[in-house]
Formats: sequence, structure tokens, C-alpha cells
Amino acid sequence: MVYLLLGSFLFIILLLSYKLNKLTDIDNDFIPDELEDLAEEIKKEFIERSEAVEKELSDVKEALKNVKKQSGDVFEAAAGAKRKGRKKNSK
Ligand SMILES: [Ca+2]
Repeated sequence: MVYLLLGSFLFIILLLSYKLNKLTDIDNDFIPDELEDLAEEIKKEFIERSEAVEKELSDVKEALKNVKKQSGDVFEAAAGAKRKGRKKNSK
């Protein structure tokens, strides 16, 4: 019952907003264009952030791979092997 009241209240506000030209709905899909723009912005922001996170994660993965490789050297050093250092670039 409360939800029904709240729902109709919001609907009336929505209709009033259209009436008072506070909101626009150029494409007539009953979704205020301001809301569509906002959703679009949020979506874009979300995608950008996801891509950034993905990139960071791949950096971390790369770093971890390096750590794994290096820690092998640590065990070898502990066993008495000489330090190999970094591979020289053959450029
Ligand atoms: Ca619309």
C-alpha cells in the first residue's frame, strides 16, 4: 500500500515535471532525457573505471610473475649459486 502511494506520488511528480518543462523527453520513451544522460554518464564512467582497474590488474599480474621468477633466484642464491642479475637486452 505504501509502495503504491509512493509510486503514484513519484508518477505525479514525473508528469508535473514534464508539464513544467523541467524534464525533457525528446525521444518519447517516457524516460526523462536528463535521466538517460545521467545513466549514460554513469555507464561511461563505470566502463572507464573498469578498464583502468583491468589495466592495473594486468600490471599486478605481470609484477607477480616477475616476483615468482625472482624468488626462484633467491632459493638458488640460498643454495649457493652466483647472482645472475637481470637479463641483458640484446639490442
Ligand atoms: Ca527519453
